[in-house]
Amino acid sequence: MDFNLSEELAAVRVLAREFAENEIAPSAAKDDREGVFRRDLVAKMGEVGFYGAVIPEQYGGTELGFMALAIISEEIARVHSAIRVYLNMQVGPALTLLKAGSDEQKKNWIPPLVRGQAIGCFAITEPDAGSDVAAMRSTAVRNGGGYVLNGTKTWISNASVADQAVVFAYTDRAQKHRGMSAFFVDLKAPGVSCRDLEKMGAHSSPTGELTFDNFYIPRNGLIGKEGDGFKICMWHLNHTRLSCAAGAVGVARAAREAAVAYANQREQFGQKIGQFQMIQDTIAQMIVQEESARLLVYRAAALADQKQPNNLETSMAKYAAAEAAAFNADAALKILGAYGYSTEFPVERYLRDSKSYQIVEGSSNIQKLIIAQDALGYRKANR
Ligand code: GRA
Repeated sequence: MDFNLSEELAAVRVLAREFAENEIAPSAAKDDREGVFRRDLVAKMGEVGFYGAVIPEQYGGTELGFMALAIISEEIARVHSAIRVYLNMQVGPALTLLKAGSDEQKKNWIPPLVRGQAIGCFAITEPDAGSDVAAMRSTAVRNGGGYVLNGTKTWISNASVADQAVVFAYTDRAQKHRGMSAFFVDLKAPGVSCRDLEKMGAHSSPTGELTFDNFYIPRNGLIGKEGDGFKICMWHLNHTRLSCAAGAVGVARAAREAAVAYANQREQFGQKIGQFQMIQDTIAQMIVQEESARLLVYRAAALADQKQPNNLETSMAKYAAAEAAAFNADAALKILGAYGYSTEFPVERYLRDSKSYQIVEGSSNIQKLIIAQDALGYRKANR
């Protein structure tokens, strides 16, 4: 066991950190305040190869691996968490096509996502199907050579800006989990409308509701076979959860860095506030939260790179990292006091953004359910 990063991964960290500090940090506060979607950054992150980290060279990737993607996700989220979401919106659909798509689907659709030329998204959640994916109501009914899709997908990142989407719907509802199918669709085609949704944080990552009304999907839009959808969805979520967990570590780190810097500079009662044991107690907890979450993320990523099952480890990483981000952001805000609460400083943004990690890509409670039910023998997380 070696806890040091390889030379290659250390170089990835430097590249991602410099990118984040030069390209994202200067306008992060303004982008968040104004809710700007940084389309230019989607393309630039494609140009530097971030989305390609887990994609083979033949489809435009570098195949550096999941550890590289975790490192990139952490560095981006440390500077502006909302921009980290762009990674998953490109990589998630590309990975799903890679796992379950035909050669033609891979050849046609993966490279534009990896280059950041086509903007991606994925549509699982519905108004009455959040944690309970199988409760979705969307249907895709065979029609002529293709399918007709009807249904509403909500809380979809990139809904208003995406060109393409991976969408899950029932082709045979009577079969329950085994009747769900996955599709790759063109969101510029007729029959789909979008409504923007407002939220507490992650303002530079647009979120919306997509309504499909007799939306036609050509035959070649089906990913894998009819009925494969639920398993494809779980596979997809297992991989996007990992980069999401790494993003949460980035927010936990940003909050810890802000708290330590402030404690070393702010003086009250004739001394630096870092000299008070109550502040030291909080900082120690923040560091342990961050470090333990990062180790769990690295373990899940290492297993993915070794092509070993890692659903259980990914759920542990996602749960620990989401809680670390929320704990550290809350603790940093208390240490900075009024400066933490002020919108002139980034800590209140870290707190708003941190809360999303306890909800997206499977809530903290869903991760705990997966972890505990595995321990109790009710169902295996790794299969
Ligand atoms: O027996 P079978 O052949 O029917 O198969 C069952 C099971 O073996 C069937 O599915 C199979 N299965 C899996 N197969 C492969 C289950 N899990 C897996 C897997 N990981 N791999 C049914 O299984 P089940 O356990 O009975 O299913 P369930 O109880 O209906 O649901 C399970 C569970 C609760 C874990 C699932 O619904 C779930 O993960 N829910 C959370 C939903 C979620 O994560 N949503 C996130 C939406 S996307 C998002 O947030 C975007 C954010 C963007 C960003 O910030 O990055």
